[in-house]
Amino acid sequence: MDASQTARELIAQRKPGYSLPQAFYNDQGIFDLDIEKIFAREWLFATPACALPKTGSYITQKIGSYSITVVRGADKEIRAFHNTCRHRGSIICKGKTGQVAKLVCPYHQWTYDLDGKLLWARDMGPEFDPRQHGLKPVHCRVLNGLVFICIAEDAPDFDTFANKAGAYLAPHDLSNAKVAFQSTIIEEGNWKLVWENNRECYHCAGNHPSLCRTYPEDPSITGVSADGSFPEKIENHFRQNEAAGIPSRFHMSDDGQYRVARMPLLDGAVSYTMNGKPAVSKFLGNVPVANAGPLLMFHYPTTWNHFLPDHSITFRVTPIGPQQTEVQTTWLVNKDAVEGVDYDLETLTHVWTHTNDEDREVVENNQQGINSPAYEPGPYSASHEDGVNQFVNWYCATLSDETTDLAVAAE
Ligand code: 3BY
Ligand code: FES
Ligand code: FE
Repeated sequence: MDASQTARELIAQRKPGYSLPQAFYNDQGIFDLDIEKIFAREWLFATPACALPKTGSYITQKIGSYSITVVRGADKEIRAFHNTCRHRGSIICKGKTGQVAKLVCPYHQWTYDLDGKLLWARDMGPEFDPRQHGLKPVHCRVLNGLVFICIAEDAPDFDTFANKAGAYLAPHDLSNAKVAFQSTIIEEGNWKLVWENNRECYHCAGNHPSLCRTYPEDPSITGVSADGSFPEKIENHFRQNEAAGIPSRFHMSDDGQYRVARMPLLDGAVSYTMNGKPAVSKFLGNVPVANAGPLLMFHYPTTWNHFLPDHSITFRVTPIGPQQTEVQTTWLVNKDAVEGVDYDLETLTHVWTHTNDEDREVVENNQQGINSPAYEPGPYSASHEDGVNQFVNWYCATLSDETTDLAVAAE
């Protein structure tokens, strides 16, 4: 039985409201399917645009076996390409990040412009047509300073998400941001465990002493409100923010792929610091309410984010293997904020550096326990883990749709 058949059968037999069968967390065949059916088809978060500040600034991003280069052109546009040379296929950009004048292949120096055009290839003869050998483009969109890519030939709709999330993001003015710090950690766990952990705060009190100084444990803040209602305090928070002109109300897409909501922090707290005070004195953006709280935005399968009045934090999830996931965190501040004057880097990064490390540990413990033959799917708490259930349902529905299409096409 191939992996897609196995996955479909396991999904059909799965107990709703329970964690997934073991194979979804550690099987190579299902991991390959996740890449092919989900990551190679959906829009993926690549980087904050300000991490590519100059002409020729690039990052490379691995999606399964794919390697992608995202690069800023001379016209300031950001574009994405498959990082594979049109000569004999070598990768072109070797580093994770850098700056180049042109994209030069290290093998025989075929040279591409930053817009992907092949400019120079030595001694290829009179018949050779450089126009047929430009870099293969990858769909790329910049949403209020956040770069998304899609490696599918036909990309799914991006505009609905862009319009909705764009309105929530606008006050954060990410086009005037700079990267204050970036951390890249490897978690020895399946990418879905990273997400399941992110989608609940049931684990917060027991694991996140620094985050809990400002982030409320209240499940309606992290979760998805199955019936669409929120406690009065949160309703008041939405109302207060919307009256000041900043979109705040919880919104989740019909297919469950993304949600945006501006949620309250604990009373008196305005940012993720140990004392709840702003981490940066020169704010990024123009959120007109001091206690507006974080704009929480997730977009499956690659990003969750916290946009605060004083600074913003983006997170990127990259699956490496069935039991290995990269989590890249980027702290963004006003481009004119000066380290040591307007912010202290340790104060800015303290809470989420610790929180990420604590999350890494619980994810790794989770993976190890799941690998035991004694593991069986366990029940999610209806009150604390509706967000986890929502993620897992999105995953199963997305994978089933894609694999069913395939089965039908093959008949
Ligand atoms: O980063 C998040 O969105 C979640 C919410 C609660 C804590 N954290 C892991
Ligand atoms: Fe790139 Fe030959 S493989 S120049
Ligand atoms: Fe956590």
